[in-house]
Amino acid sequence: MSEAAVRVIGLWASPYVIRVLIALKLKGVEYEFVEEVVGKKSELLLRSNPVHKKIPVLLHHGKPVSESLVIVQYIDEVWSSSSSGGAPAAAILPADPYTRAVHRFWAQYADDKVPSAVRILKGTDAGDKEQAAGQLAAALQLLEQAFVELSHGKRYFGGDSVAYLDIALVSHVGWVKAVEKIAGVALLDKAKVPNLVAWADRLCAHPAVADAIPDADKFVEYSVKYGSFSKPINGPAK
Ligand SMILES: N[C@@H](CCC(=O)N[C@@H](CS)C(=O)NCC(=O)O)C(=O)O
Repeated sequence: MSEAAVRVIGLWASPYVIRVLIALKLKGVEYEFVEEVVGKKSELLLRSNPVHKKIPVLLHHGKPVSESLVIVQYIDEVWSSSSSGGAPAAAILPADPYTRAVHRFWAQYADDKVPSAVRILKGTDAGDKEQAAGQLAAALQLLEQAFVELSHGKRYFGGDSVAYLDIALVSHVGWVKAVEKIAGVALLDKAKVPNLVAWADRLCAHPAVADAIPDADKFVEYSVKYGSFSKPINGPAK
């Protein structure tokens, strides 16, 4: 059997993998998901991403592309509106260079702030849970303001369409919701970040996103199975 033209090496629970799947879905690109085994790195992964040895890796006609945000940009360039034979796929990166830079800035910011706090809150990394929750809440507050500025009163960071920052940020939502349950903290709190909460609900229901981000409980189960599941800071885990 011949290999699929597009393959993604990953695990469903990785936010970095999730964003690649969303980008492919938005572009209508068929792909094969090559699932890694938790705790083991396949030969294919080690060969495809010898520098970082991390998922995701996109294999396009066998050629590897690593680093999730690089992959999303690659997908946007390869399956651009002009290149697709059928209905034109909307661009992921904003057309305006300044807006594009702002999206990249906040995507990087989210990757710097969210996963490190999530790892502490779910007990994978050592650290002060109260402090991590505070830092994550502060980051979400800034992202709330960024949403108000970038969305111009529309549905997404990209305005009417799902764009780069939407994809980069929504990929963290499953774990943020999971650590709310694991650590007993409110993060996506309607009282504090109302626009972000509405945006997350809207985007998680989007057809290109819904399948890629399972229910928070599934992330909690994953954490129980594979990570250290430590004591909640605000009472028992729900
Ligand atoms: N900056 C990378 C991060 C990827 C990453 O950290 N992937 C994790 C899974 S969520 C991984 O492969 N971890 C295995 C390891 O650190 O060895 C990206 O955006 O792709």
